[in-house]
Amino acid sequence: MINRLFYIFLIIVVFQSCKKEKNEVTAVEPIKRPNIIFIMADDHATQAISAYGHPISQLAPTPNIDRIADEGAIFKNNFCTNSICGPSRAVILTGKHSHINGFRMNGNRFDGNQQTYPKLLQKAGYKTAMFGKWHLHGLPQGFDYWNILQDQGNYYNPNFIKINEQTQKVDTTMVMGYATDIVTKDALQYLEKIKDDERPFMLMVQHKAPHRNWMPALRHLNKYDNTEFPVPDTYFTSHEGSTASKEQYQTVYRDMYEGHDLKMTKKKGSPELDHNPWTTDFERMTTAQCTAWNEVYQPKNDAFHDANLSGKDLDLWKLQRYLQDYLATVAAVDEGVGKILDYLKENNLEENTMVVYTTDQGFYLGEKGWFDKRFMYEESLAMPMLMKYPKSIKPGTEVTALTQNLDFAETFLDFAGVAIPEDMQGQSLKPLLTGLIEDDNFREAIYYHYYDFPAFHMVKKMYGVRTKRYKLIHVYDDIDAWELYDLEKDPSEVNNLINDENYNDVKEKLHTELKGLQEEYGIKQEEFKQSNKEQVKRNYKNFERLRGKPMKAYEH
Ligand code: SGN
Ligand code: CA
Repeated sequence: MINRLFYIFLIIVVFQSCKKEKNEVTAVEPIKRPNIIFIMADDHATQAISAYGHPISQLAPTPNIDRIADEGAIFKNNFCTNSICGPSRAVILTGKHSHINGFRMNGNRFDGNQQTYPKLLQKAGYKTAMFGKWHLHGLPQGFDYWNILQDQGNYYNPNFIKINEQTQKVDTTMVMGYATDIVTKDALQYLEKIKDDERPFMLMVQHKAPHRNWMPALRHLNKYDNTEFPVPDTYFTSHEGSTASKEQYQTVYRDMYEGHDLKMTKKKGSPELDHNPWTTDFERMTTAQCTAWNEVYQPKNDAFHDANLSGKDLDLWKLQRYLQDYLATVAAVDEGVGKILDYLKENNLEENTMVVYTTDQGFYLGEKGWFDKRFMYEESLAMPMLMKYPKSIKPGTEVTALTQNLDFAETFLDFAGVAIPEDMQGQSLKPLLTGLIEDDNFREAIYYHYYDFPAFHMVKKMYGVRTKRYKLIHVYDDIDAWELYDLEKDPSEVNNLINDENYNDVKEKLHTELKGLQEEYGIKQEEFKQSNKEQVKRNYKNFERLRGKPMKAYEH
């Protein structure tokens, strides 16, 4: 079917060009290559984008981000290959899995000399620029201009790194203001600056928000004070069937730092934050910012002390505080997206500009009791992805094919008319968006591989395969355990079916699929290295000390 369509298309193209050759007076209009604006938030969960329809997002809608879905496409089955910041960014830039691009975990250093899609676009005549969170521990290459947040970036008065135009040396400067607003403004100023440039542009606009420790802009500090967010059914789960889940350190009511994350104060009437191993984010604020902050949080914290909560009530209160702050940081991102969309409209750039909204990975908003990501379960594996490009994507397009961040580079190159290098491992999404491939014919299964152990949150190394209906996971470091889920019957993934004989056939098929993908992507034996046992023990001890409670499944 695809082949037939392709040949018909080819005949039409050849016929059209013959016609033009005969008629020498007709001027051939040059094909205008699309501009691309790639907007990426950090840790923005699908559950917190209203276009995806989750109840949480209905209470905290994102009208501007949703505009991208309304006017273009929403991807319903888009996933990351490795649910953590740096690695996801490296996959996006290279179109290659972590073991090929060399950036397996956050502590690694990205080899900036390798091939990336911005470099290829730049070579093909695009103007390229990068703003905000980079987090690849080297300086960006392949960009005409860049201005990046130092390391993870801070919400208030963050440090930015850029090339000083006078000295041509790298400068680190503290920029006063709120990170999301600064990044948006910087991107808009750049658009204004290159207004008269004939070349197409590609901008990467990468926010820090809504990354931990969820500090909203001053104008949003009260935004969700009166909103009661739904508590996930699995908030108090005991993680039966998954040892790796029992042994993580990312449980809202057990592992969040009460000062740093939850902004709780020591006692009523005191602005002094509670148990607070990380204070640097607050120390960056000016006196005026601090005063405005305390004016809002002090009464909230006083009311908390008056309520004298304990046990489950306290755990539930913590979830509400977490979600209120998290979603208030999203509000500024959404406003920023709105400003960029408005700019395009006002400057006649809308028709020929592709706008993409995504995030580096999914995130837990209390599901399984958690925050953070890393696991191969749906909330952190899923990666929101919205894309509009009026010239070729119909408004209201819904893509259900299994897609990944591995496909982004190929897609942008394809739309820009640049040849996709053979060694990229994903597939262009263009044929899906233009109706040349049906969703079900795109990909049978996706491959996932997480390496960052022992590290923050102590999520063990794992790899796995996900088809439209099933998921098979192998946790291979520290412990050796398999998990199997039937997503249709058990979307919350609480029922590990690995020992259920009724699923023997499914299991066998998934094992074959997994082996096939590992071969296709070139995963070698050395990828399954075990961590140093002593190091693992030391890390568990450290986190236990921080948590102040022994490591075991949470019990009341
Ligand atoms: C920080 C966070 C972690 C988070 C990592 C990685 N702690 O270390 O909670 O998992 O970043 O996040 S914090 O208290 O310092 O914020 S990532 O998105 O950059 O990969
Ligand atoms: Ca992230």
